[in-house]
Amino acid sequence: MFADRYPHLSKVDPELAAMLHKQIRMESATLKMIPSENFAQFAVLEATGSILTNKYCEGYPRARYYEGNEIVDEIELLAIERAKSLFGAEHANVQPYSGSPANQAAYRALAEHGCKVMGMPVPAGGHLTHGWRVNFSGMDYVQVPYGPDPATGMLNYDQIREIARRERPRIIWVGATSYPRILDYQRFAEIAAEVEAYLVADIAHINGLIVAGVHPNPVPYCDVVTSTSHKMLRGPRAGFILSKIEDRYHHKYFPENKLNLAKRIDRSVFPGLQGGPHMNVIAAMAVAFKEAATEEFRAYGQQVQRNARRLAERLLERGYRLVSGGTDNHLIVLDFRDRPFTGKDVAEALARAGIICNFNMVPGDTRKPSVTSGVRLGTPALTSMGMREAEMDLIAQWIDEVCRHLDDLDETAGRIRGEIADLCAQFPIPGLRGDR
Ligand code: DSN
Repeated sequence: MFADRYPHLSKVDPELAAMLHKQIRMESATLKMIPSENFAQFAVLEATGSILTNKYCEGYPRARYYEGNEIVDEIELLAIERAKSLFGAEHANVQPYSGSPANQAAYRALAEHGCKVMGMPVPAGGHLTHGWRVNFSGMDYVQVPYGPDPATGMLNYDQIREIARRERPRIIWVGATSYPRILDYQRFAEIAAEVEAYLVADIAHINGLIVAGVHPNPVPYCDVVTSTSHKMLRGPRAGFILSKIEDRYHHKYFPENKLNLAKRIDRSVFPGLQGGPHMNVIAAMAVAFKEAATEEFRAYGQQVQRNARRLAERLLERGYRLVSGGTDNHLIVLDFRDRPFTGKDVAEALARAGIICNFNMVPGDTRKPSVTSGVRLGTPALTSMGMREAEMDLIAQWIDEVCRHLDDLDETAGRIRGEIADLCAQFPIPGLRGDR
């Protein structure tokens, strides 16, 4: 029996409280392996649910359009300073409501509608906002696609350079949602400089690996870096933008504009795209940045990577194909292009067994996005629960068993679901009871 985690809510709205308790029960007995998900820390949840929910303060610290902002100014400045210090950035904007608005603000600061932008299409492992056609970024700008080689699953930097030299995009996006390898920001920076393009890194998925020191920091190489704070950083559901202060191509692309890059970013976020900042969330982000600067968080980030590598090794040993043949980060992508079943078949079967992940396109996929040939699995949330290599060994075995019993799943899925619930009982969800 679970304790009532929301006693007040249970009185006010028992129907909704019951739904939240059901979600807790579900997450307490299954493996959260969607790589973009995690468990926010309790202190982050406290700040998110705090009195700051009620405050309006359009503008920026010391330049607001409302009164009564002495304290929220301090809070926003704290979040800004912590973000800058964590990543070594010259400028930070912590107001974006999430990752997509952060990216939208970056576009508005760097490129007029109709400009060419280089990015990875979603099926190649990019993000919707990197120029994909059904997103504002593909409608308002012209995507010049690049992506991993379908045979190797790896980016080919000579090919990226060739495309950039031919197309001369205004922006080059570097960042991914399902590329399992380290990104070479220095190489991207050389390419961007050669064609006088802005280089923008979207580090939403891997910010924790950067903080942990196991991935390079793109900040020194990029004009702008965008991120969310709710994935590996274990912060609130929000976005932030880091940038240089000055625009190295000001004379070329914005000769009439008096604002430097940092100010253009700020103006793009507010009043360009958003109204009042969510100060409760900004406060929670400040907490997450503080926590991310600790040795404990560095150890966490390193373990996330070790867990993903271990899972990859164990699956490779069992004969599974992985995009790029393995991983350097927090995720793996199983490649079922040569199998009769789809990524969706496997993702649904895994969910029945208690492994929650998502089906995903793989480079060179010939199946439709609604079914795909891939399955994406990540280790950030499991690592937050305290799981390590030994648990990855068990998970690889369960994945294998599910894949071998897709046609007669009932008994296998039922048994594994029970085994996973037993395992999860040893690793309670962090962040629910004042713990980490
Ligand atoms: N939806 C996120 C993901 O799952 O990768 C990206 O924003």
